[in-house]
Amino acid sequence: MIVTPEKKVERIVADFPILARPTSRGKRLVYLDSAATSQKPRAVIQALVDYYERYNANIHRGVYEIAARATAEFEAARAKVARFINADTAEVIWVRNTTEAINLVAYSWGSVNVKRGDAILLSELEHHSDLVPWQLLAQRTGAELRFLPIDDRGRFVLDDLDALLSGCKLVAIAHVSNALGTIAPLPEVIARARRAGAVVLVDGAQGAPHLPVDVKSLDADFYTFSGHKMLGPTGIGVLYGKRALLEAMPPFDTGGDMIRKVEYATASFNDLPWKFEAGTSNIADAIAFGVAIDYLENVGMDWIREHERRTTGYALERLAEFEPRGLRIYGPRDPQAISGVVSFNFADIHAHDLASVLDGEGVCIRGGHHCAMPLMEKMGWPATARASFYLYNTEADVDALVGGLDKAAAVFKL
Ligand code: C6P
Repeated sequence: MIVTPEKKVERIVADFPILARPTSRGKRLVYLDSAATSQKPRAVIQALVDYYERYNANIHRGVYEIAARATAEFEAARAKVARFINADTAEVIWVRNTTEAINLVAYSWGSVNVKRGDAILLSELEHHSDLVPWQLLAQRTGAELRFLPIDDRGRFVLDDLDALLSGCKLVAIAHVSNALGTIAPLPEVIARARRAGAVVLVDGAQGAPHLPVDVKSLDADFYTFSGHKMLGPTGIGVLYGKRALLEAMPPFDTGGDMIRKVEYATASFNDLPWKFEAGTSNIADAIAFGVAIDYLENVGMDWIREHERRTTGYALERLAEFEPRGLRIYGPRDPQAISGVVSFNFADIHAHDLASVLDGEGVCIRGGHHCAMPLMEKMGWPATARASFYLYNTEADVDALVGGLDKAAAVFKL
């Protein structure tokens, strides 16, 4: 049977209980803030309930049946994540989120590999989570921070890349900008970083949820992402690292589960990936994240990318209708060059006020600096309104956003 894209989205929407609940003002919930966190399908919510109702036990310790089952499901979820990004299971470290993954690398890898006089290359688009850990590493070591520039439409300018890479130990770059949606030219950046001898960390917080990711063909050294932005629960994320790098890194958090042998004066450490997983893990959320991965694979990452490209293209078209009334769209205008995010301002309405008017219509967007304050400062924007799309968004959602903008135009007498 042929399933049309419309029918497929309808079926996807039906899997997300929250999307069927009207807002307190009786409006249909139009969720356009998936870059902040995604909604969860019923199967993921059920996986949490199943764990707590049926086999709640600690892992890697008990020999009894429910403990063995918890351990097996926890490790099976890791294997699913590994397959999803084409990594080896030992290279998938559970962490709380992207932020923790980047901090782990900045402390553990950074402490033994970065010294005074070295450079760390970031981009001007980075989220604070891929900026502040490197600022602190630079302060601790005396290393220099450099920035790969972007143009006024948020596209990367690679003209000086080789010069910027000279003496550079590490490149840390977002796969997709959460503020503008720009997809980074990773193959070129990684190939040139490789030639310069720099290690590359990709902040995949907005990449892994939306684009097919194959860490082997990408050749990134580290790739980080958060379960909650890709249909999974909050509190679980992933640090992928190449095995040789992870093997050579000292532990970050220390304590139970990450050890092999402990004496009063010394300790030796567990194999990968457990060497980096101290203390009781976030068992339920890891297992439920595995179910989210099943869901994404079942829908198909290529289909998700194409669906978002269509939805974003439609949003760009509809928002352009407001340009004569003072709406300004930021970031690349080509839906091929962005992933699921459209940032804009409407005349002189502050993004927070716009978000509040839209909220009254049931439309959820984010207004603010999107944890990218240096980018806002560089561009001269106090804030932007951001609509972000995912697999469950439809053209009707974009139409609702447009209806909300009409309402805002009336409220603010534009
Ligand atoms: N961006 C947004 O609304 P955590 O919070 O650790 O799961 O993810 C941090 C993070 C890192 N990098 C990028 C590119 C991100 O977009 C985010 C999270 C959310 O845009 C919350 S600020």
